[in-house]
Amino acid sequence: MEPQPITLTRHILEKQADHPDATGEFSIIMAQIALAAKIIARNMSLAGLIDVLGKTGETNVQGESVQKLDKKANDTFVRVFEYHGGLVRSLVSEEMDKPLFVGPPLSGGRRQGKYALFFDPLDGSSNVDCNFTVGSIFSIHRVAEPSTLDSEVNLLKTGAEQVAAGYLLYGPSTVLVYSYGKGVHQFTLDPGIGEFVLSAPHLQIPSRGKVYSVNEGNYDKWPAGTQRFVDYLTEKDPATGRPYSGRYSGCLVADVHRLLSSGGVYLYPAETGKADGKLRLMYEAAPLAFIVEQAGGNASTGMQRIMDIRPETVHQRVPLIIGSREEVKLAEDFIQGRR
Ligand code: AHM
Ligand code: MG
Repeated sequence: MEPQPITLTRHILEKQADHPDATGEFSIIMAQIALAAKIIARNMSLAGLIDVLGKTGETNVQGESVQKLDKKANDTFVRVFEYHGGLVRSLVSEEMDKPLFVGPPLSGGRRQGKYALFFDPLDGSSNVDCNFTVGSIFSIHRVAEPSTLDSEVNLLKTGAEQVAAGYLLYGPSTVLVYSYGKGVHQFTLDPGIGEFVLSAPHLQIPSRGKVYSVNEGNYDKWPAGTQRFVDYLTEKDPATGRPYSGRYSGCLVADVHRLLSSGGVYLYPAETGKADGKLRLMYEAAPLAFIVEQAGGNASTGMQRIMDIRPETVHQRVPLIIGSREEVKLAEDFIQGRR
């Protein structure tokens, strides 16, 4: 008899049994994220047929122009969680200036729900118009007991405090990768049954790789240590496996997903006039750091472990170097002047 596919729902429910005090809320949050992902994947598959391509004409809190699909993906996440009142009390998104407090109000200005969901609804959205891969990133924090009042300050948690994190990759197939702190598990959407099915349990990133991933057009704006690191990777030295191959998709999720299987390093470094780089800590760098560390890799600013950074604002940016242990350590050596 063929083995039964392990669906995301079954996987989560089985893991929930390991936590006798679990209330089931976390399991439903994951199910709702999977629902949002299916809706986004479907909209994406119709791009070109329905009016979802191009820009909205608006600029988001990051100062970037908003793609129609950015907005649609953001609205999908919000709708899915607003309708399921009480599951999360706050939503923080790349596409929303302020946190949205969605938990049903209790008396005295308080709200129900103990989790906050941070998300980048459509990562790499400049890829959408040419039908390239994009993703979504999510991070779940336990922020407060129902009795506390909401404020942005309660949301400023370190990556190490995440309860769970993961991403969706909308490529030739739709893939969901997540961790709740006990390994990294990959699910693939089977469109025939509309379910995410376990396709790779306990992913492990190789301790070193042969691929580097960076927007080299920015080379002249990087600090000297970063330039020397990339010079080192591209130098010919067969004894140490160099030069590395360059692969850069313009979608962080896709580049990190590649690293999970083949190893290597992705970087979006600091630049002249942009000391914190481009990527956002709470819904890009920290969730991917959680995943990559759970898979045995590392994530760093070059000076500090990403997971240890205490944010000052929910939209804070951070330089990111992420991937195999050896390459991330090597990058730190160059950036900190040890090499
Ligand atoms: P986004 O979330 O607005 O799409 O920005 C994040 C993206 C990453 O996915 C990608 O690695 C990077 O920005 C690409 O930036 P650049 O075009 O500067 O190389
Ligand atoms: Mg992004």
